[in-house]
Amino acid sequence: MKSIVWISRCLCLLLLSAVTQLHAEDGHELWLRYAALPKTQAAQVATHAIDYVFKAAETPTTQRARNELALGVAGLAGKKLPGSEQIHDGSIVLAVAGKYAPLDQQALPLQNIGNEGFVLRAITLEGHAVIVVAANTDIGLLYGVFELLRKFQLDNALAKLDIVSNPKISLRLLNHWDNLDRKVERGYAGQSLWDWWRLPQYLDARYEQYARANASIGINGTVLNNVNSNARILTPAYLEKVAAIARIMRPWGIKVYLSARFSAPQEIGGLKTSDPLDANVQKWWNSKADEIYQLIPDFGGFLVKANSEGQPGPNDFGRTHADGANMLAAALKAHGGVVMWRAFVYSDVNPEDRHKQAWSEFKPLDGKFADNVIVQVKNGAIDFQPREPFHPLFGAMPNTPLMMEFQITKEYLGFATHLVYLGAQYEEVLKADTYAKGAGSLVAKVIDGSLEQHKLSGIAGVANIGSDRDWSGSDFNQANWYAFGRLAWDPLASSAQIARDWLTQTFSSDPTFVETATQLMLRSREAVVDYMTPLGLAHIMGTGHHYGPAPWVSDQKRPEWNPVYYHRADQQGIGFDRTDTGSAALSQYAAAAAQHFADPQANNEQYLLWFRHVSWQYKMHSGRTLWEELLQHYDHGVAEVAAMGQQWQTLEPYVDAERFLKAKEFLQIQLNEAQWWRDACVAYFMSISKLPLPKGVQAPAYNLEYYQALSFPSAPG
Ligand code: GCW
Repeated sequence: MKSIVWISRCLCLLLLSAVTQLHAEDGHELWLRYAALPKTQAAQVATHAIDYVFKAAETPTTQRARNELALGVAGLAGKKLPGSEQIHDGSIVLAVAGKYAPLDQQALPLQNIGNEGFVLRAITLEGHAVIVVAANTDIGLLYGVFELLRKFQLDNALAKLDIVSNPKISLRLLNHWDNLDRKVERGYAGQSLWDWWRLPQYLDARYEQYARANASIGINGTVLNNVNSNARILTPAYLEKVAAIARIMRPWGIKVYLSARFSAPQEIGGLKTSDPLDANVQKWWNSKADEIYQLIPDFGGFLVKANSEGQPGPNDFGRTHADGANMLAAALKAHGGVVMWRAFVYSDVNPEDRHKQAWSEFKPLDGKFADNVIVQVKNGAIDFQPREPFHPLFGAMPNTPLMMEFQITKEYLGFATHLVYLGAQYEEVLKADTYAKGAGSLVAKVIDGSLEQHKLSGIAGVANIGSDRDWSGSDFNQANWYAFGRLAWDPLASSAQIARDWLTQTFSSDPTFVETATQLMLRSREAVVDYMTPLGLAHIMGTGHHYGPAPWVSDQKRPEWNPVYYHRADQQGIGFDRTDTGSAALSQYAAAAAQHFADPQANNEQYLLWFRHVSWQYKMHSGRTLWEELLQHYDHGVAEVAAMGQQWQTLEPYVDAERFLKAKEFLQIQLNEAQWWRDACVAYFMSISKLPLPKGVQAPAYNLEYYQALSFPSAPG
């Protein structure tokens, strides 16, 4: 009898531990796991976290800051962190300026850090060695606590802690392409988080978790609905729902914004027109704004996709983008709201190179936008390809604040299952030199406002977040969300360092693990460029769903929706001539930038086929012909994914079983699909160039017709 009881107890325990394991490491905790630190590190944290002394007003935000600190110390160091009135050696002092005289006398550089910054410093205060987290506001304090918890995990020199930090960019936003029926356009992580049907009564616990995760990386705004927007979001019933979400976001320093449909006055307002110069239209938007701010006093503003891919806009009424944006801006102005007006425009009836169209339409409007309008520009001129030169509008509109739009969701990068670290891509764009005002006019300085002294500055990332337990469709996709936030805070930060931070927080601080996995992440970006679109190729993916290779497609109604429009391969050569002998898109860049991109002497072959049409026999710097080099890149891309898989395999001892296995299986999917991309593209370009494969280069697994016949009617997104 006794032994039966014993056996059943063991079974129970086993089951229990299996269950807790299951939920403990399924990626849901993101980078906020606060898993127990190794002994010596935990001991160090324990000596610097004896208790905490709170010197700020009690607000919902400071409450969250204190909870977070306690949660973090408990998890990392296995220690309860009591609050105290008295300062001791090892206290953590949480203070807002003006609330604690002895700290104010320390002359911390608080005047330099604005409303969101913080100072994190190990100092002697009232005779005691303490760490202070000081800020001008409660939200600054919250950001400081998140940074301190990061340092606990990453830093070995807590006694020398000295950080003064404030965000370089003021609007740091996620853009959700989420529809009201919970489908996410280009989303690969389940349904939309926003459960519109049950809102506002039912508030899913994930809203708060989402807000906390975003706050931990400094994101301070979120556009809840798709830019291909539905006017219904602006009706009273939906605004109640939006207000409920806004209430949850607020204590975490996050404002909500909405994508506004330009034709809303007609669709839900019963007006005959949405002409931005019509007085009744202006009146309608004014009162809509008043209504919104009644419900959501800190509402951020509108994001607008207008006259783009079939969306309504001011052009429908013979007006310019500036007319449209300024009308909405006027409605928001008194309330402090902003309009983020997208420059993603191109038209099928315009024969001009798609690369040039946004510049042609927006550059003449420079200086014509109201002061609460910011123009949102995608990182490149086409569309979130694995590699694009920076958008020529950056640096070309000195009198208009421009904000960056990156894509975090991997529409063109293998969806959720491919491991591609986008920090590397973002860094490449942010550190690109526009030469707008001479060398050093980095894209980062355009968008942080410093190049032209703009007050408004912004950056947006198209979210990769959905209802999946792991939020982003894979554990490694979380790194792209994280890197976006960190780079939004500091656009000149190192993406390699950010990868290390993320890995440490998300998986393990073991140096072997962190170094190996960082290398794996860093090589992943170039790998995807190589197995999809090497040497400046772009937009050769499957039509509509954008899954897999389809460089042969030429039957789409709109010319610029056909891959053949982009690669222009024929028997003589390949590439899009954007020099003066072609579309002259290069001339939209400052001369030095253009030279960097397309001068054969500039030794920059990454963009070769983006800007130039060259012969298959063109001599590359390597001495190979272009044809040989292209094949070499495709093969290298596949080999890199294989190597990434092998690297991951060596990391099994450091990672919990569930997350290890998932990444491993996804890397196998990626390897198969990289091979597919390589084989299909090689088979196709061979059929065009009529060139044989050089000795030693493997023939594609199937013939071209096989790849052309594949179809994916149920592809996600
Ligand atoms: O690349 C395209 C996407 C569309 C998207 C559009 C845009 C929201 O395929 O799904 O629409 O870009 O950015 O507006």
